[in-house]
Amino acid sequence: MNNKQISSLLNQLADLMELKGENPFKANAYRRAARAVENSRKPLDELEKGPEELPGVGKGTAQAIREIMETGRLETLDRLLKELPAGLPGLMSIPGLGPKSIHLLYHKLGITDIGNLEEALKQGRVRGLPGFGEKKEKNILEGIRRMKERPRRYLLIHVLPVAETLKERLAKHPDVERVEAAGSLRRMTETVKDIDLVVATEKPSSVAESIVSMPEVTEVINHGETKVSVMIHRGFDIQVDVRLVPPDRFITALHHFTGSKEHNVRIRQRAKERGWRVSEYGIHDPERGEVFTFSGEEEMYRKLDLPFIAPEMREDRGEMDKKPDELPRLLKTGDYRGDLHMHTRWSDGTASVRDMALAARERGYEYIAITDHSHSLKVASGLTPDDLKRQREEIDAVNEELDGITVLAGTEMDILPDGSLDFPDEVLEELDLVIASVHSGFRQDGKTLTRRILNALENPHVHILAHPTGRLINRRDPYEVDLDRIFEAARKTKTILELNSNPNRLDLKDLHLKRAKEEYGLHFSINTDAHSPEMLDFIRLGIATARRGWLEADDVINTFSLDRLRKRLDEIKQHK
Ligand code: DGT
Ligand code: CA
Ligand code: ZN
Repeated sequence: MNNKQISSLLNQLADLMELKGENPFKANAYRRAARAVENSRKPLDELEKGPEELPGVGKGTAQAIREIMETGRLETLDRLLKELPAGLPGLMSIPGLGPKSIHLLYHKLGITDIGNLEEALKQGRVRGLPGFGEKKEKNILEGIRRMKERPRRYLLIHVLPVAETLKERLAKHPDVERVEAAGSLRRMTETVKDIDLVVATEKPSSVAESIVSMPEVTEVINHGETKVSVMIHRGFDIQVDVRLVPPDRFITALHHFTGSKEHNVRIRQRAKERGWRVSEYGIHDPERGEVFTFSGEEEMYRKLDLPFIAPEMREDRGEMDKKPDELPRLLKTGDYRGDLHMHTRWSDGTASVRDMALAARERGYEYIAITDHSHSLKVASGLTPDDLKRQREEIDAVNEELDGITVLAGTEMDILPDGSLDFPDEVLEELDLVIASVHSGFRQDGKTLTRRILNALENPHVHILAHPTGRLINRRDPYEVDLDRIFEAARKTKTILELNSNPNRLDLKDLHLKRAKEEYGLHFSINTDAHSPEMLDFIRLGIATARRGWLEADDVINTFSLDRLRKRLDEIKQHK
């Protein structure tokens, strides 16, 4: 259990205690402890005197922390979860409704889920509660409306492992010859609506039977010979559509169900020009009464006199109009040599510099940069200039000790609300890599925000602008920044823009990358912003997004050798 996981259990307990109506001081004590654990620079088992050593952790909360460390769970939490109605914690996802209000609704009106909350609101019963005026009633209604409006699209990161388990399981079925994911999942779009799978089999009914009897199936929507659709539950509910096709039609079916719809329209036009018709069964030549099928998608594209177009590019964003030698040679996983944005326990990460370096070396990286937060970001225990000096010593020691990986000393420095930077130039010039980013005041108007970012880009020591638009997928809109002015300034100052691979961010997104490359010729840095060694895995999403943005290895500084990287970073200073 790492600190993040421990603090999340403590927070969950605090919420449930308040839902149940227990003493708010007790709940707050757990919240305070959760914060202390999350901000601890050491993992808890390295604390000499135990959890009590942390500020704000008392006897009772220390006991709970010990229980989590020893057993991985918390009995009071399990008990509360059993005791409270199943729908009650779900009410906390209504924007603007906190645990205290939910407790009142439950206690006074017997409300246990969204259904009976809506009913009570309609009957005007809610506004009678102490502290619940008409205004509050309106706010709750608005919160419910917003929650329902939330797109029912899932983050790619949540769906990928589910799809992979299903794929692996089907691949083991004796009657399955091949299975692949299709649809938006195969194109690696940032969110997906459902899981589309294509299966090659001679015995569709046997395969269909085993799909509908999988343990996670909650509803069978369609049980046919060519298509099976089921709802499954794996932490969340999602529909799975499986097409069952004879092996010789596998490629044309896979192509058809990969889409996108828009790309397929262009493919059909292309075939029509040749007098053919495309469907999931093959390319039909009515004149000769022939149906062409293929053993690979390359062959299918060749039949249409097209170069192979990678699934990530099949969006009708120009891929069908390029000559073969004009199509980009998309970035590949193997091109990537090192991650330049990550956090350690010095700020809000969970691991040490050495742990991060070892994890990176295991992945075959040649270098990384440690970029902890700067001091103004108090919630993330940002570093002071003095902390940075001491951290540099630790980084030097790790470089001394470890072969095969170079650790650069960096910072993720806040761009403050007034547009100034969190460190003076004397501090910045000591560092190998300076990332600047906005973490506060994102509700400022577009002009002010753009000005703030332009300021940062003009500083000669700033190498990279992190997560430039600040969006959180499905949760927060991008800042109202003028991206073209930022792209233009990045071009002039040679500053590098980040593609942040955190699955909630993917920022810059695919379309922005494509535009920034084609219209401004910028360089990018793809980083995970990892706060733990496992989070280095997010690079998979970053690379997929870069491919969707048509990026090539040469557009991305993380593919450079360490020498070339250092030269490229030096160049920035000379341009400002
Ligand atoms: P999604 O599911 O919204 O994340 O995006 P997709 O692209 O996976 O869309 P989906 O699941 O509706 O369909 C998968 C692919 O199947 C789609 O990209 C194109 C292809 N396709 C072929 N025929 C049809 C059709 O009649 N309707 C739809 N919606 N798609 C079709
Ligand atoms: Ca789909
Ligand atoms: Zn970061």
